[in-house]
Amino acid sequence: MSPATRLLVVSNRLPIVLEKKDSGWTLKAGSGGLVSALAPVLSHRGGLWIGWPGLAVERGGSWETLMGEGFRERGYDLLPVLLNEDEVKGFYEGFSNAILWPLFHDLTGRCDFQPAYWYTYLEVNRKFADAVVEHGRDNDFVWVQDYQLIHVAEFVRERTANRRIGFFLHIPFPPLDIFMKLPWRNQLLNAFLSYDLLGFQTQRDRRNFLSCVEYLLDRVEIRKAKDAALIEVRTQDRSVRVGNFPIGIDYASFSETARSEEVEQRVSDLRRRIGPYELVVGVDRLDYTKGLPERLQAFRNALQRFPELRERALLMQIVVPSREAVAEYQALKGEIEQLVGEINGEFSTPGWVPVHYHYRSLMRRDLVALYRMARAGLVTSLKDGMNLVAKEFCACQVDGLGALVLSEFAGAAAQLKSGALLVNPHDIEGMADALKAAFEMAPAERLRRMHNMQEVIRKQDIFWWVDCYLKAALGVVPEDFRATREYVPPVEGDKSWVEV
Ligand code: ADQ
Repeated sequence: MSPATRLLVVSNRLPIVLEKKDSGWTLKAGSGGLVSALAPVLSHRGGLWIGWPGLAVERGGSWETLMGEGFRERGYDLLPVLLNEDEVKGFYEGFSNAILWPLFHDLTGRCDFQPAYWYTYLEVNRKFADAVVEHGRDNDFVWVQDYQLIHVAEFVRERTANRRIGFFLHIPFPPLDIFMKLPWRNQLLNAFLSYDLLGFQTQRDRRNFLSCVEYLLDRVEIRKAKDAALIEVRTQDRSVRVGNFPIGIDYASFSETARSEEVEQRVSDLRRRIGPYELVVGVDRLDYTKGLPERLQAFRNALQRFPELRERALLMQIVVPSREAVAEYQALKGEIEQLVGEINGEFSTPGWVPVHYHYRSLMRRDLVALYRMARAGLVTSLKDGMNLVAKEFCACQVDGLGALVLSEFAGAAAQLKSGALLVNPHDIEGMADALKAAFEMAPAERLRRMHNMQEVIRKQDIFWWVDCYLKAALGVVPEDFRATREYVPPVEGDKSWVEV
């Protein structure tokens, strides 16, 4: 980036948690991986983060003062885009979470294709675009994040021609026959093509996107870009480069925390509390894409078929509350609780309860202690853009003896297949077999697999991801970018424009 380039990040949520309490407003910095990756770049170069504060709030008053004061010292500014309750319903709960989220995870049966959601999605995307135009400068690089904001570039370009704008999709991009079900499929594809650089998590997602473009749009040309790691899509009036950039975690921070005295202490406390059993851990947001009922059924199946795992394995399943107001999420919670009750009812013995289920968010150090102590990690999403839990689990394996059971439909599988036990999350018996294999694996094999995964996650961490994306956006692909391609499985039926 030339020194004058400023980074302008646009995401649905601002990197803060704003809450109204009896005593007034409180504001905390957000703690996700994206915040920790982008904050140093923003602080270093100066920049602006545009997003929704997460609540329907009125402009003015103490919350806005708090926001300005709290962030000035960090070296970058926050710009809130305010949404009213109808907008939150149509744009966020409607089009984003009841159409794009299930559709992009191949779960068409859960889509509610209400036309009204589409119109509100466009209106709100226009609001974000207006904020970009009004608060941006010509030589900014604008980086739009995720599926809630696909139309931002299109609306920015209606008002101003000279902005460099990139987009990153954190969730998967579906195959053609699924994407075609979207009533607004061509509008959405054209909106994607309004960016300068499109980033997907994996080659799978990029390939799906390019197939949709090739099949559904006229007068487009798809070919390898000059920098061979990228593909170029040419329309009549513009050219868009398309790449895959697997998102990472702050490996050093997770690994250091896992080695800290505080976490060691927590591991000892936890060991005393759970007894001599071997811990299997699952950590997920409450979501139907995470395959939670299937995972519990697999654990039950393993206890039924492999009695040697009884009074030996203990599954600690942590579920983070999410989208609680939505009826299908409540139903999912009920289904999980019922399965946990059934398994514990069937198998518990005095002193051993096979499933410990917690429905809450955890402090980082408690999460790290769980990851560190676990003999096996279960990440069995039905589909996932990447899945950061898989990477965090590995980063915290201080003794290197834990085994990762990983869904082949999580984006992380492309990078971690040399170390993980890959499973089909719809195959209950197959997952049970993998759990048994995890328990039977010789220590040398565990160490070898974990080491392979840790090396990839350490090298391709969240800072590497930001770096690769920004260098690609500004025309230079760093040498180590090519490393991502080594880990991507070959796929049948590739088109000539996809490198294999
Ligand atoms: P998510 O669907 O939210 O993200 P994921 O990648 O697993 O999924 O990230 C979840 C995060 O929440 C992890 O960092 C994890 O540590 C944290 N978390 C989970 N349970 C927790 C608990 N009980 N307490 C505290 N923290 C908890 C979307 C896409 C993914 C993609 C990411 C990033 O759906 O596929 O990997 O964006 O691009």
